[in-house]
Amino acid sequence: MVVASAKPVKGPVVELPTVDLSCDRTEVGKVIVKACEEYGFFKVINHGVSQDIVDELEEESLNFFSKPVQDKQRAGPANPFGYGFKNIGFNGDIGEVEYLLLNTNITSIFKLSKSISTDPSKFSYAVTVYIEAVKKLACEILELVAEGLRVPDTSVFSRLIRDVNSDSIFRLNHYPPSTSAPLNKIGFGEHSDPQILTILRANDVGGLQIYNDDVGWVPVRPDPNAFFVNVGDVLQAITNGRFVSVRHRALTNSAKSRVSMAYFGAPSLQARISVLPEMLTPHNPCRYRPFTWAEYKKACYSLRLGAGRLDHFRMG
Ligand code: GA4
Repeated sequence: MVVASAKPVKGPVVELPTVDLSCDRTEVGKVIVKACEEYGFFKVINHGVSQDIVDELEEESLNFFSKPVQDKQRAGPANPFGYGFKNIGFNGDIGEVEYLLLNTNITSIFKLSKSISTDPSKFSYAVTVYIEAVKKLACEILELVAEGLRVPDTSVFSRLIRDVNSDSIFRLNHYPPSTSAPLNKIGFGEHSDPQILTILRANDVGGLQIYNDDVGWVPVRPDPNAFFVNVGDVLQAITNGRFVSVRHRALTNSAKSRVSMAYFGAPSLQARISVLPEMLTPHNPCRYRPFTWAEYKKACYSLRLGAGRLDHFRMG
């Protein structure tokens, strides 16, 4: 069997931006905007999310992934929500990963919990409390973004994911250790996230890399006490390309299991996404045609994981 391995990382070590949410609000807004423009990625510390909430979900995730495969499959296939093993999406992408894809709706979380856990209330409580906390964090960051961009309506981004019909999703990933060569296999291949904003947290095992045009693949140093935030395609479109939806990937580690949890903040299916008028300048005329999230999502699922999906929505 041929297993995809990652190209070695070249170039200097890059210090990725860190945002301290306890600092002065105006400064924080500016730092976030700069990070979204330069990297489409940053790390957040002093985020206010309680460690207990994170620890509890990590424990539930490890517990789930340690079950026999037949038990995990009780969640049903990840189509659209459930358990996935190696297969990613529906167009033949594969990686060394197993995962649980969840809707962020409480009823649906509880239903899935009943199929996989002997204590469904405990599992669904851990998931819903965590989602609630990271959604709040995502909204706070999006409001700081609006302030940093000097957009008068500071809820212009956050209300898209606060919408009761928001199509946000949640994912628990487990990258098992590599026991054979190559030692750093592709766990989750190169891609950008389609949504608005992603809030990621992982245990203390490395593997995440982001792509930077100047230096190539940049490994992200693990920090289990922080959250990693990345710009999604929709936010790139709304900002008319001022923010970059960063391409990233996850590699397996030769010694340890990597467990990550990702919240993907999305608009409602009906939401109409268009470039913010404030982002238009004579030098940067409108680059993307308006689209609904439903339309964009459909395009995503019809393409391969690594496709440049936003290119299909470019003007002219
Ligand atoms: C990438 C971001 C999220 O993990 C995800 C992924 C989704 C999936 O795993 O089913 C996609 C991928 C992601 C982008 C393109 C399509 C859809 C796999 C794939 C090939 C849950 C999402 O929303 O988009």
